[in-house]
Amino acid sequence: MAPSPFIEMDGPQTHFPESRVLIIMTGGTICMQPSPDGLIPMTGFLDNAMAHRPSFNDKSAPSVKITACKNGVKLSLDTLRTPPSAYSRHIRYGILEFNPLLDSSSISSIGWTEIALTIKENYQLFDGFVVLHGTDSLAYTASALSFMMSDLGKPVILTGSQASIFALQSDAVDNLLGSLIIAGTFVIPEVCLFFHHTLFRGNRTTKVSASSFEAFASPNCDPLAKVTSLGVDVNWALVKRPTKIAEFQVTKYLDTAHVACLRIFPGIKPEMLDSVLRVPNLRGLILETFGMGNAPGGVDGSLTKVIKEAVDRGIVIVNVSQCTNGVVSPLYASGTALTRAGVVFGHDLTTEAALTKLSYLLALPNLKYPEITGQMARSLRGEMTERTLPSFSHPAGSIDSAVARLTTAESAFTALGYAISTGDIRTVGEILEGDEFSHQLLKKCDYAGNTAVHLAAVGPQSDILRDLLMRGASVHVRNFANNTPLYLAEKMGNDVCVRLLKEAGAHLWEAESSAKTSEMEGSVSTGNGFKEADEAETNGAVGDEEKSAVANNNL
Ligand code: ASN
Repeated sequence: MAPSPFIEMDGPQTHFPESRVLIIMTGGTICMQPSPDGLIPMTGFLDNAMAHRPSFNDKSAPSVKITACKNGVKLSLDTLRTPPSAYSRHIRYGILEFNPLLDSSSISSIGWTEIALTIKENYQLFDGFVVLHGTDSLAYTASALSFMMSDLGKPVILTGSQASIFALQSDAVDNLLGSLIIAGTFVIPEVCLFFHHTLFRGNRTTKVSASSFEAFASPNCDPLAKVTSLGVDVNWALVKRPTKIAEFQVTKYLDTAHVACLRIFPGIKPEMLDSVLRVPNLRGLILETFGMGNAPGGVDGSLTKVIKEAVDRGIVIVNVSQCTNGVVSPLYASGTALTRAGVVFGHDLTTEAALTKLSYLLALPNLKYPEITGQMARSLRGEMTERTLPSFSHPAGSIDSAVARLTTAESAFTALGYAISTGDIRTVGEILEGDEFSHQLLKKCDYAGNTAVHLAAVGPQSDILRDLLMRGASVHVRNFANNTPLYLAEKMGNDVCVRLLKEAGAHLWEAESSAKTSEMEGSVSTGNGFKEADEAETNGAVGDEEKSAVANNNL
């Protein structure tokens, strides 16, 4: 059998850094065992399902506890850690379990709120989050969380399995291990769904098989990453990055109680649709139509009349396709009639995303009907494909600057670092122009693990830092000395940068807070462990020599 791409096979080693991941266990088949009433979820997943498996427990320091929060209470959480991955990193993790654990067919907005608030409470304590969940409603939960969480800066990965982890043949170990390693290694600041070696944008997914291990697809959006025998291949160009400076926020509540979903079928009677649209206090309807958004009798029929009357009563009706792939658009007369009746065309939204997005928008205070319909028709979290203007780039050598001659991301990063350190904002802008290059450069780091944000945090020009943040650079990556950009900016007394970073959601890492405290008390402390820049595959593993060189190097 080929070795796993994830785990270094030379046995436990202790000199590799650790990332911290919080697992939130909500239930699902992954933790189920047979009972006289059928499969039911079992508690104690860490001890019963993970502790005895070498890929989840390197047995190096089994008694380490870490702090986590639940409902405002600080807990001391039992943890385990993986052996070092192919990215030279251990993932230390602990689990918070729902009480009671659920079959996901019973999840509701109460469960979504609990997951979102648990992540919010623990946001600064962990590098990433894995949510274990049943597969039945997993795509709904992934979509809901994506809307509830705004300005997310860390990975949130949902997974589960088609067979229990206690079964002899199961997809559980692969799905869980893959999620843990990705969440602890790559700063992919999105709500994702990981299944069958594939990382999807959560709000693009749909469950396509009740039994196959390949249970999910994302028909209108390429995967964000694929796990192969060579490692994790992240499609960074697709990963959403922040476009404004803002802190992570959670919307606590979705209005699922006043939204319905109806699938059009040949022969549907207008009265059927009308009775759904007259459910007391209904505020929104997702209409699953044929093909590109067509419904029977759409040209002059009474179905359209029923729809128009509902729209006039203030009900938001969103048109999505019954097809898994493709876009709704008013190409045919029937679709045009729906548009004229006031139906919003949901482009290539999945039903799961449409339903949870509408529930989210309806729950926002003071949002008027036109604002809701306007937001339904455009992408908020990458949930729909937006039409983009064709982009064009300079032919090689057409711009008269050193940048035009740069051929690799490495040399461009060197030039970027120089421009940042000299406060040359114009050159920074030139280098980062063009999506193809900038998403790579913002993930790159120098020999000491410093990203462009680290460099800008201590640089002479705070506007450069602002520019990097607006282009989606992460504030959470730590350099090889385990330092965040915020820590470095504070150390330099760079107040404007400190303020900017905090506005963008930056926070000190646990070890930095204690280092700061002990420094204030007059002693010196160094970090232990770090999270390298997320383009780990190009940075490679960090050797001992290199580590000791950078340990003394805070820039
Ligand atoms: N019924 C299960 C659930 O959604 C199915 C699964 O997890 N595979 O909780």
